[in-house]
Amino acid sequence: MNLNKFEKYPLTFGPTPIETLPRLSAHLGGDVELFAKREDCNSGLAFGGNKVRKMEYIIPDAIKSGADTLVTIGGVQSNHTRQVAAIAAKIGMKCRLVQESWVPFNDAVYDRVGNILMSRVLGAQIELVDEGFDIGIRESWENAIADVKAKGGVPYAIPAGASVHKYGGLGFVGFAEEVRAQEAELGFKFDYIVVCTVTGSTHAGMLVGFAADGRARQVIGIDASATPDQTRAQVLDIAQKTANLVELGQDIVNDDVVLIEDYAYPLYGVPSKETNEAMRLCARMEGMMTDPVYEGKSMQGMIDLVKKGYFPKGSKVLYAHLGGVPAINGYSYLYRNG
Ligand code: 5PA
Repeated sequence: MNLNKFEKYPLTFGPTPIETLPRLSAHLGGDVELFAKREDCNSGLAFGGNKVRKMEYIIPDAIKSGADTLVTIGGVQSNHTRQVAAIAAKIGMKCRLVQESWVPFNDAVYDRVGNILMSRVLGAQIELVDEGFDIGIRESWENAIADVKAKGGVPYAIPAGASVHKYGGLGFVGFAEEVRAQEAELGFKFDYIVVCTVTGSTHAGMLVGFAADGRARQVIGIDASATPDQTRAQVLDIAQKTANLVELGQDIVNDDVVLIEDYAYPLYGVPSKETNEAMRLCARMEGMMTDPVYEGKSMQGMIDLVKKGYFPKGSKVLYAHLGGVPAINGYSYLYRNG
């Protein structure tokens, strides 16, 4: 496998810390040892998160292309668009964001606080579009790219979650290599890695990175899209393309994509009672905040899988905390009493 041949533009602080979650592990019976790798603390760019790691491999291509505007898309409370807005500011480019109505959630401040507030302060040009959730290529995004061109700009197109971009999977191949180096220092290996999956390149990159030492199927994706067939197909496609890019030297097949569908209900972006309980438990046991759209659902999934005995006794489980907490502000009514 060769990741080093790809240019990387530094946007993160460096390797992210791994910490133990001792109180949560004990609370769940103590048979499984839980750890968290804190991608949510990876950068000083507007609170960071998983897109920053992906963008480190995309920005060199954007700069080489001669672009002056990054163009991307997400929901109203997208973490991805906020991270791209911060990166554009940092590298001196403009930023054009299409924000669609992916989440039917009617908190009065939903489109005023959290991620979208920061994207506005970061200087992005934001267009709100009344279209529902879809992880695929959207017309609104293509229109925005065309509009930048029509106005004399040079756009650089970044798809939702930076996922189906040709280099979208590389960042999380790097995550796996980083974990391997940390394991060498810790003196043990993780048996499972839990990751929240929606547009797919986080999971896909990890899967390729961990395939290098036979752990592809130890990457447990927790679907938060509620459109799992589309998400699974996208993970597989990105993983196969990324495996070719880094010359993995082995095939990635459908069974390598472990995606658990049980926790995305009732809808993308809408937390269930159980999601909220998992968020509160993690916050109250470890002081670790998660969000109702993504990490709350993967936390719910991890907790439920521990309770069900999915992980054999003695397993060491690494929860990838991918960020996303700013969105919780959009759900202020839901958490008004904690
Ligand atoms: C997101 C994505 P992938 O999209 O790479 O599968 O990652 C899922 C994910 N956790 C997990 C957090 C905090 C995330 O923000 N967010 C998207 C966004 O627009 O913010 C791409 C959907």
